[in-house]
Amino acid sequence: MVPVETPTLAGTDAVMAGCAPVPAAIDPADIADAALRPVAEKVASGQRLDFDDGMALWNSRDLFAIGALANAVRESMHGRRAYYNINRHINYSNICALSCKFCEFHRKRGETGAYEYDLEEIYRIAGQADAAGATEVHIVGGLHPWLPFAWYLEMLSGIKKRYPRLHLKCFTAIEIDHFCRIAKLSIREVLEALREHGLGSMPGGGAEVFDDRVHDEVFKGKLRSDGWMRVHRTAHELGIKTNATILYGHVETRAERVRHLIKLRELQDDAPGFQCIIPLSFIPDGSELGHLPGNTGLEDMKMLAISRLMLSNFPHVKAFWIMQSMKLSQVSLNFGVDDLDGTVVWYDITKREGGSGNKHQEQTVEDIRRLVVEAGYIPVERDTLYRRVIRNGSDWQVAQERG
Ligand code: V47
Repeated sequence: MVPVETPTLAGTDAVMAGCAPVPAAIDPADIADAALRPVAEKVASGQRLDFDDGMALWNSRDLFAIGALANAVRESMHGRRAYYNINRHINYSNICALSCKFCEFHRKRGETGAYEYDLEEIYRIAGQADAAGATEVHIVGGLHPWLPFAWYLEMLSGIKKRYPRLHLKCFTAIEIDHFCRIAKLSIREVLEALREHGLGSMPGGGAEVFDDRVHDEVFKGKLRSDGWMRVHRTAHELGIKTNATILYGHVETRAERVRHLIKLRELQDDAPGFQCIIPLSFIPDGSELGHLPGNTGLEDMKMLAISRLMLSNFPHVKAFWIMQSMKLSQVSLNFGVDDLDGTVVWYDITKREGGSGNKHQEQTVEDIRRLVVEAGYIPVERDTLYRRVIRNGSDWQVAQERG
């Protein structure tokens, strides 16, 4: 039995309790776009934004006002802190029973580029991460048609046995649903077994866009939104923290994005446990949707800022720099973002030069900290549960208080 880490998200409770009024960092009367003034009033008085407010934000061209509003909320929650972690992503196999149109990662067994790591390889990578001082490994993969559930349990307990300090953030809701089917177990039973073997928390992938039209057009066959939510709800009920995502910039409309965010907010009200939202900027290269242009920088900034404004009960907004680029992620710290994910090292789901490009995608801690400081923020290393990390080289411990 592996000891379970107790989440101590100090400060989060205040966020969960509702929307704290935001200091009037900007005077609504100063906003040039009149359509945004009622939104600014609501933000300043700590009221929740509704669907129409979300659309008013999307329809506005006043990027700086949107950013300033989002940042007023961000700073009321986190001050000038900007979080990052030392982590390593492990994508154990790209063999997948599904063929989502947005995804360049998936392969069928025997197809060029298909791969699967064996357990020894996974332990070797986790060992490298541990030796480099990582606090977390983030493990996700395709829906492998033949691997039994016992393999995943052995993977977790094998890593924990060798490297007990590593937090295991593993498996999207889609993988959890797959495990339920192959093991003929309920969601609760699967999550309990995974936790028993070392699961610490769950990432937010696989949410895409909570809309049946978009689902049927782009990821038919994948778990629908109610299924994704059921998995996260159950995790939260069991005390397992999770994250959430939205994959934007393909065939969805802006209204569908706003509805997606509102659904996440409602789930967080009902069954709290989300730590952060990670808006994932769609990268078309190499996918079946490769003809689409992808997002502009302006759209990326708006998506991040609007996520901060709509998700008043989410403690953190993360820019996953692999998707938005490190340059835009740096700027996004002034548009509502308070977290940059981490060092990552290798990432296979989207590649550096698109399509079959480079999987080695690493940020050094020095670079992350330099970019944060240059943007006017204070870099804070966190662990997966947003506890401040005190570090001495590859040695680290979690601070008692929050960073
Ligand atoms: O589930 C797939 C998305 C997700 C593409 O929880 C794509 O801390 C853009 O969820 N363009 C995996 N996105 C990544 C993910 C994640 C990343 C970092 C941190 C966390 C966290 C979660 O990537 C998939 C899918 O939604 N994705 N293909 C693409 N072409």
